[in-house]
Amino acid sequence: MLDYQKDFIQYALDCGVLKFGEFQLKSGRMSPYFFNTGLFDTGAKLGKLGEFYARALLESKLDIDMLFGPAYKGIPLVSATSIAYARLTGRDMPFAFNRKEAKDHGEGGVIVGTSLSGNVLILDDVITAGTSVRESVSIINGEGAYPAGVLIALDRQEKGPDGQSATEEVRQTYDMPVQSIVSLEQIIEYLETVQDLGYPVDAIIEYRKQYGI
Ligand code: OMP
Repeated sequence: MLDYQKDFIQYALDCGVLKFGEFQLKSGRMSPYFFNTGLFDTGAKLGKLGEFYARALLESKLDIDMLFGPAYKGIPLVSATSIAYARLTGRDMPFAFNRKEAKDHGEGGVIVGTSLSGNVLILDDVITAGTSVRESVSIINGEGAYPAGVLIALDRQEKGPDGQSATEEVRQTYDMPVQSIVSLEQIIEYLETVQDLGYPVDAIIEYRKQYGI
């Protein structure tokens, strides 16, 4: 695990983004932890989140032409990441996001930002069972561009409804890489190093045995 990944986990704990308790997931599963990127909810926090994404993008060595953030949560993600990426690398990365409802006046359409073209990287928050990637892929394909990968904050490393790894399924179905700033495995590794603070590592390991890949 790289230092910036440790810093990200600690920052998520500090901001209350990584929480412990009992949480019902989109999949219906009851999880002893939850990662809510919506709580990076101030300018400074969002700016720092963008820096973590930009760093992960750089580490991924993916060859991409632009960023796409699916509405709604992906909108601040692409905005913050493209700003941080320009600062970090000097490369002015174009970005776009979609509207949930097509606009029938003014500039019209569902895409805001740079027209989708070339290799497009999808930025999202969390992958659990992998259901939300599908829509982004079809939007990007629909505009004649190429979905070249997914970058998320946390890979929960869970099996999808059919028992297959969710990220593996995305990789195979769309033939594109899925990268994350951190994975559950790394969160467990980090929490184990600070276990005296009473984090429920055992419950998370138990959950991982049940639903993990
Ligand atoms: P999938 O679409 O099943 O991969 O679930 C991902 C979505 O679940 C995310 O976009 C969130 O809306 C939500 N989620 C979190 O934000 N954090 C978590 O720790 C877990 C979930 C979840 O419900 O699985």
